[in-house]
Amino acid sequence: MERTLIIIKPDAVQRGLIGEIIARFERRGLRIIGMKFIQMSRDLAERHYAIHRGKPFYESLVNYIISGPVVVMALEGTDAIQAARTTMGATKCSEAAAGTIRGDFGLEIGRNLVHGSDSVENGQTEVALFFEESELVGWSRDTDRWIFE
Ligand code: DAT
Ligand code: MG
Repeated sequence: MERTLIIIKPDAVQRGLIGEIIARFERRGLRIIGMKFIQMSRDLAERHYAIHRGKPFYESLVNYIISGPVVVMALEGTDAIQAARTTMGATKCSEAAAGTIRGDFGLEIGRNLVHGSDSVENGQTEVALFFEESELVGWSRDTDRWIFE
């Protein structure tokens, strides 16, 4: 089963959208296996966004993600990576489809509310960067058999 790391970014936290965003992933059927409310350090942010180092938006991206507290979640499910990204919508909010998180709540690429892993490998790496194995909960949900084939 795939794992994805979701971050509810500082703009979404400040705007009171934590519950709204969690609800969308929860209703989608993804199973929460880890969740915490943190203030990211610059060091952690730089490690998380290492792949973007050197790009013109890198500095503002790091400053944005550490500008206030965030919620980090590890989610598990069938095709979790693709499913979560479809629920999030396109990176540039103004181009994101209505019905997606970014399409319903955002306008700007640099205030795009949510992060989600982009590959199976990055899902594993990113979950491991933010969670100790002991912080992840392996559980079977009573509704799993109605959600997973
Ligand atoms: P995503 O968050 O959809 O996976 P990404 O991994 O390509 O997008 O980029 C990470 C973040 O960096 C993205 O959420 C917003 C910011 N970003 C990406 N491309 C940008 C650009 N051209 N200008 C400004 N910010 C950008
Ligand atoms: Mg990305």
